Amino acid sequence: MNTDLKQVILRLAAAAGFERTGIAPAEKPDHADFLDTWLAQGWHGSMDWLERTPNWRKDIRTRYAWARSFLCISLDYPTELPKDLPEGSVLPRIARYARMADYHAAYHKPLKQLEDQIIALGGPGTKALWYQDTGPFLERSLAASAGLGWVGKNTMLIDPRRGSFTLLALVLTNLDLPADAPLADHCGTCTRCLEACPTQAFPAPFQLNASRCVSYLTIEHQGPIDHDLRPGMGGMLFGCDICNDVCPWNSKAAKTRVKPPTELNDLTLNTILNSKPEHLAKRLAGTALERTGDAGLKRNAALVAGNTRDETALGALEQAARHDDAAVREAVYWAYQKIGGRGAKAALARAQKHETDDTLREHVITTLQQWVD
Ligand code: B12
Ligand code: SF4
Ligand code: SF4
Repeated sequence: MNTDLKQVILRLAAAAGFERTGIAPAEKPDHADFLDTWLAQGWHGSMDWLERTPNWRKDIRTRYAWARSFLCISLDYPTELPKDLPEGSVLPRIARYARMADYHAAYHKPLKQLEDQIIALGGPGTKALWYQDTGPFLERSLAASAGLGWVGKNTMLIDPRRGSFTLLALVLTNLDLPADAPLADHCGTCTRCLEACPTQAFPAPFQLNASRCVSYLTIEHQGPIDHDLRPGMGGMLFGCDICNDVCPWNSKAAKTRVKPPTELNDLTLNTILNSKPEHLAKRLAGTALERTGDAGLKRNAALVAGNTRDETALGALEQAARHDDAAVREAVYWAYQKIGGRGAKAALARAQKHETDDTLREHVITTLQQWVD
């Protein structure tokens, strides 16, 4: 084990802007086998990619036999809303991590630089590979092994000084670096996150049924969203922060120095609903919202309009009612029902004339017949 080398690498990481870095052994982290239970329960919903390489996720040596150590990195992102947000801005309805230019792009360069520096430092035969989010790892469990925090009952990695509004990244290497000591669990008897979840997505502490999670529903899931889960989505357009918001470790956390974002400040529900796909794509380029795509975001926006009974969205909803994707149209019809009133009923009656999907048209006809003013 090379303690000096570890110190040099930690200094390089700090110089690259990664102030919180810890070392974990490239071994199976605690609770890794829980992944099998999670997948067997179908709690990953339609995120099929999580089924592909569970053994790599649990123990990376099954993929890279040379792996010895992980540098685990915890990163800040802005948690405050910018001042003077324009009227109707949808920013508060977007999870904090996604309110700015996509974080993945911002960290590519320094992570690659760190990877190159480790290879140069270790000499011939040294390997290093950086990953953020998309690698086959249980990043939170590894970060906990590296002493960057503990995995809370809400399944988030919680740093006692920074809370859980953080993102993780890692560099895998064949250098044998002394591991840091894991921290104790400080959740204690608290259960705030489990109780606050609006869709009851936690079957038990430390276990998340992602297929019920608003973050999954609004970001990862394509097609219609289960009607039973819609009320729990409330006003959220993209992602969800509730189980982090209620965590006492976040109110205690030191404020981040990362500035509030500006990229999406003037985005409104109506812009999302009535923009042409190519225009919306241009507007969202380089932000995390690109992931959901035009149909996903319009579906979400329609559900927000319905949940918040936003009459001012009726005009834009009517534009979205012409969308090619049936899930968008269905969400718009649902929003009409929730908003209620004559304007919404008239819009639904107009939609009946151009609805091409037989099942949806039947649904519209029944809804109109049962409409209560
Ligand atoms: C798929 C995924 C999701 C899914 C599923 C989340 C989940 N909890 O499984 C969805 C879309 C719902 C999601 C949502 C979010 N995500 Co996400 N997500 C991922 C991803 C890509 C994989 C997670 C995974 O493998 N899940 C499978 C489960 C089984 O693993 P796990 O959650 O890590 O759970 C472990 C522990 O809970 C542990 N455990 C610990 N103690 C105990 C005790 C017992 C008794 C048991 C049984 C288990 C147990 O067992 C598991 C295996 O080790 C990771 C990146 C990565 N590669 O790790 C990001 C990641 C976890 N997400 C992240 C973020 C920021 C979020 C959101 C906050 C975004 C938002 N605001 O909307 C929410 C938070 C929701 C939540 N409470 O988890 C960050 C978390 C950073 C942090 N500080 O923890 C990550 C690490 C991305 C990153 N690189 O920064 N996400
Ligand atoms: S992100 Fe929201 S919906 Fe998902 S588990 Fe946390 S509180 Fe529940
Ligand atoms: S809200 Fe309470 S139980 Fe949940 S993660 Fe935070 S400290 Fe742990």
